[in-house]
Amino acid sequence: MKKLITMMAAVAALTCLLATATMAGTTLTYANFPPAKTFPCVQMEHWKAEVEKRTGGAISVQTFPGSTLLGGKNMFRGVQTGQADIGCVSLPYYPGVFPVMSSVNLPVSFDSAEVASLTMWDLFQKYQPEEFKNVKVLTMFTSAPSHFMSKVAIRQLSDLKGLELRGAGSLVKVIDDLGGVGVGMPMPATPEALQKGVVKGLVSSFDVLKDMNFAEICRYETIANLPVYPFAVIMNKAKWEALPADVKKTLDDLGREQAEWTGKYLDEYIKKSLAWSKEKYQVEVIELPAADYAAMNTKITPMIDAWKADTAKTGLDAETILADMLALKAKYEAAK
Ligand code: DTR
Repeated sequence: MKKLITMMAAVAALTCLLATATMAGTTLTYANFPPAKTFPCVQMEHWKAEVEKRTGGAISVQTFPGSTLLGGKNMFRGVQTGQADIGCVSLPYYPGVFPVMSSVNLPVSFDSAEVASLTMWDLFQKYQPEEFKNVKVLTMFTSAPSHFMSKVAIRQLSDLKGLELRGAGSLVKVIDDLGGVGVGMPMPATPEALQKGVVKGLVSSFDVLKDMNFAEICRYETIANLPVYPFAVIMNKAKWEALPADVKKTLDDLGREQAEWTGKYLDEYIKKSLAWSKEKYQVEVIELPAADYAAMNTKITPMIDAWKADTAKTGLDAETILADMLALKAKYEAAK
């Protein structure tokens, strides 16, 4: 009898333990490279909250902003090898690796992060590029259009001559083509480069004036309407395969919605960041002469042909990819 009671107690204890384990569910780690305040991390926290709510707690997400788990340049491989379950990848930090999606980084005059993010998502769905075959893509989004933020005023195109500016991906070449000196580096390395004078400014979207406090050091903001930067949120393939079907569906359903949310959030945030920078640091927002904008376009559009030639060499139908991308852009612009 005593033995039976002990056995029953053991079974009860085990059941209890199992129930707790199931209730606690699965925890997924999510790595991000820039500081917590920046928009790639804001979208990460939004995604975490949505996933935890929609899966009723079956999935919890542990976030690691600020390169605490993986940095900008080892993100893709780190997720592929399972150092993190999920990671946010800035595609321009991997030149030549993502030919299809890098079309979104071309100088085609996107004027909103929402339009660019939805364009990117649809383009990905259509082409399912080879280079993402070993991971699961959860969502994609872009930064807003890029502008000059600098320590010295850029009032005309000729002010760029010999000026070292930080960029990444296509933006490094854009800076060079415009007469400046493009210096490629990930966002987290930029504050130190600015401080040390290695670069005199940067080319990115205006959210970083506030979130990276660049308004303090870069008091001149020149409107340039340069390319957006594309991002992909990827998940380790084995971890994805191990998820229950209903969780997979929840995450899949969230992909496009998250792209749209992030784009909208950033488009609104840009206005706040600029207003804050004017108020706190009296930054000057500069428009170039109209003739300079035309000259700028003439100088940077050959880059599109260069992308076509490079992409065609990899065996892809670059012409059609570009046409599809532009058609999606036009569709989402018309819907706005
Ligand atoms: N400038 C691009 C994209 C970007 C825009 N805002 C942020 C904030 C944090 C990291 C990156 C970005 C880039 O440097 O990747």
